Amino acid sequence: MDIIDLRSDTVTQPTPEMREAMASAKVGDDVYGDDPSVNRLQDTAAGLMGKEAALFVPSGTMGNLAGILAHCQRGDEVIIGNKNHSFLFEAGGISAVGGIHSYQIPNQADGSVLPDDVEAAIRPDDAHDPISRLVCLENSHNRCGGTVQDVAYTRGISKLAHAHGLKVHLDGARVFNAAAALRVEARELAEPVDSVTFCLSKALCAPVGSVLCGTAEFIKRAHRARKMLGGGMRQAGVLAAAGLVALEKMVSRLGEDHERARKLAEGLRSIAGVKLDPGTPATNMVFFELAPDVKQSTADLESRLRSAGILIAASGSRRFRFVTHYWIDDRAVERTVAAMAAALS
Ligand code: TLP
Repeated sequence: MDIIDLRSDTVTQPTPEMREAMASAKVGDDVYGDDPSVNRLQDTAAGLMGKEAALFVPSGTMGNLAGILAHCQRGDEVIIGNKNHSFLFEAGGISAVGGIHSYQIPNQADGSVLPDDVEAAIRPDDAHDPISRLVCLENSHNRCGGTVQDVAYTRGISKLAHAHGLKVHLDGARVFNAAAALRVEARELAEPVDSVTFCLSKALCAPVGSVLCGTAEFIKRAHRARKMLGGGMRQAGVLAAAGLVALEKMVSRLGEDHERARKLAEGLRSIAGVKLDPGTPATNMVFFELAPDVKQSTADLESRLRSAGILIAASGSRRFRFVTHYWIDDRAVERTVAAMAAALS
């Protein structure tokens, strides 16, 4: 039985083409800047994001942390949505490692933050206050449902931040999904911000790696931060080679994952006891809750689906996130809907 894994798009295995590219990758010691595959990946990534330079990092978490460390000094403050991944799920790295304070403002249902909330969070020039240095955005927004924010919004928040002398960092772990959903180029979503991290190892199927992009001078500082965090890799070209296939071959097909997420949501909608989030899916994530009268617990549902060869993960009490990706085909969507109907009957 083929396993269907809907827990995340991070579970994606590299494609056969990626494995071939990895086996034949030209490599060098990247700490000396000698790895041709890493250099090509960084140049390609910078071009795609419309930025001067880029840095290959092992994970999205390190990309965000190295980026925020490159923007901020100890004691500086970052204005961030209270549902952003960097605030909720990155082990508090910005404060634990960077000594950086966070000012949390509410994310709206679509993952955006209100300009008024950003403005109100900016500190006066007063010795009692930390220095407001950075605004952090996330697009697509994971915890808010894989939701997307458009170019005009990104421009508006960035303009506001810049007017007050703050920089903007975008956690664009899935920025290509956001761009596909909005039918724009990713660089249009990255253009207004000062730095962006995106992940190769999520919907794009590469086994490892993310890329941080920004000005050459910013990337020089982030390079030092990456070294400090232990992220200086050596013959990382074997990974970068898969990342290059990800950028060249996988970006243009993301709409298929969104379409399958739509089909999955349609199927789930017809099952009594499934309460889909309004508007879900915006991209490749379907969010829903179990209705109060459903007797099965989240653990029951996880275990019943596991017996049918389907891996799912709760995302809160009685709440689930099902993520579609390259390895989820139409048949997998049908099997999941059937297994859910049986488990909840
Ligand atoms: N998200 C993972 C888990 O951590 C929840 C997932 O399964 O979705 N930014 C965003 C928006 C993310 O969703 C993630 C990973 C990261 C950053 C961190 O990336 P990694 O896992 O590469 O450190």
